[in-house]
Amino acid sequence: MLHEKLIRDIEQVVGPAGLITDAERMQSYLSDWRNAYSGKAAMVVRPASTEEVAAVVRLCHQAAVAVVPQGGNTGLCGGSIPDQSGAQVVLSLTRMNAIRAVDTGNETITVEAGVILQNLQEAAAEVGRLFPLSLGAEGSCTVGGILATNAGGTAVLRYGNMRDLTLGLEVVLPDGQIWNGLRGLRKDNTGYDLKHLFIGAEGTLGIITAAVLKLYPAPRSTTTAWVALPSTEAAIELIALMRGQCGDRLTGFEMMSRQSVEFVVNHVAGCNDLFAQVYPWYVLIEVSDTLADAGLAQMLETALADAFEREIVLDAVIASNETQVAGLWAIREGISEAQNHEGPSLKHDISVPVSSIPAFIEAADQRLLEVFPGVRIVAYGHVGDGNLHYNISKPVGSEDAPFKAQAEAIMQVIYDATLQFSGSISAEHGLGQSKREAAVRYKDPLELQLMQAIKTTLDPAGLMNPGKVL
Ligand code: FAD
Ligand code: 2HG
Ligand code: ZN
Repeated sequence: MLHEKLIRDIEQVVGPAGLITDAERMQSYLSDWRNAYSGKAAMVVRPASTEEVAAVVRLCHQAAVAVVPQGGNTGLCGGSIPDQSGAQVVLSLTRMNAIRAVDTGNETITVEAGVILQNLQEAAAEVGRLFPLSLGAEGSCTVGGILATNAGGTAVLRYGNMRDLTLGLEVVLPDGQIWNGLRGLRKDNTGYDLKHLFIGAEGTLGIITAAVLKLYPAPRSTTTAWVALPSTEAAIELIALMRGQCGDRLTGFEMMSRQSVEFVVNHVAGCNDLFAQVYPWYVLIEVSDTLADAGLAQMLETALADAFEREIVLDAVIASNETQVAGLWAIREGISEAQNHEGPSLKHDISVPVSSIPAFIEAADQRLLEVFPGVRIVAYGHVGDGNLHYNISKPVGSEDAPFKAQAEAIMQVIYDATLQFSGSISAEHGLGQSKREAAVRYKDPLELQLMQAIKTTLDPAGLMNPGKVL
């Protein structure tokens, strides 16, 4: 009954184009990219403006109905998926996809939450600028989603994560008020910086409807290399060497284990091994410059020659054209998809200090293989940020069910090792529903208490994405 009235009221606001109640049409909003999480909803609402979002949230607030914000639904920890009650409202921002303004003098772009990351990158390129955030899901993930998860990706090393790239936000609060914080200011010391509450909050404090984001000069030259290494220690030495020789031109430094690359070669069409020999670790290195003739290839070759001499590099190839560059990135970005072909992937997007990466991997590998012999460790990631995707696949030839039943115990071994090295259990993907309980075990109780106090202040009725984060 309640939902029938709410549906009618919401339809008045968004019109028939903005409302889905048909079970079949709702399906794609109710499970995630990997089919790892699924839920039910009373309806999916797709508002087309900030005012419509505010009116819908106000109606839900009055009816005490929970709202689950959703963007491209590419998140990896179930944050955008409703619970099983069928009582929650999924609020999809995908119709709010306008580029509101580009200010090249201020080096900013103002975009709505539903803009797809790739479209944002293209809009920046049209005015000769770069929007630097880049990740495998960029063809589907949205500004709202990457802000709500404070996404990272492969260019954080040089440009930072979403938090670093954001100057202002527009947010619909849990009671339906609109906070207009769309300021394009690089300096503003007038008290608490409220935008940072909503960035990384995974939709638990309000709905992000628009943002002012930073633009950078577009690089005019880029050089990309694929490098084989003997060990993870070598990767840490190599990144220090690269930083020393290339400075800020070092844009990407992605490390991958042999297991990660092997999954891609086996499962992703068009991806092949680049060397005749098999090596334990690989790194994809990218350097870029705003000058067209910055001599990057020479710079990279000199640095790699130095690394060969020090025996921290075993083999290397520098891409000589766009197709080869795309081929190298396809191997790196193909790991997520390739791992899906090997059964369930248990994902752990941990971070530790960069210098502790080798010791973390050694400790975690050893403990894990002792307790769970045969599991396949798929370790890769943004090593310059200290962020590893320490993912696990089941032993060859084993069944999914017993492996899934061990997920909790496997996670504990990995997170215990993370804690030992003063790391974080989530560097990129957030807590969502998958790491909510783990956070209670691994996060400082005082920090959790402060987070709960903020949640209660902004959302006293607990209607914003309940069951996620806290
Ligand atoms: P969704 O999945 O729809 O939502 C994610 C969370 O944000 C949910 O909690 C949701 O409730 C909330 N949310 C969505 N929109 C809003 C809004 N407007 N207001 C408030 N809350 C909102 N992440 C990285 O950081 N680095 C990577 O390199 C990376 N690579 C990836 C590669 C692949 C192949 C895939 C599938 C994912 C990858 N991700 C990566 C995960 C990443 O979290 C998401 O791709 C992206 O940040 C989520 O955007 P989305 O629009 O799909 O959000
Ligand atoms: C990446 O860096 C993403 O490729 C996804 O963050 C990682 O699928 C994963 O575990
Ligand atoms: Zn990542």
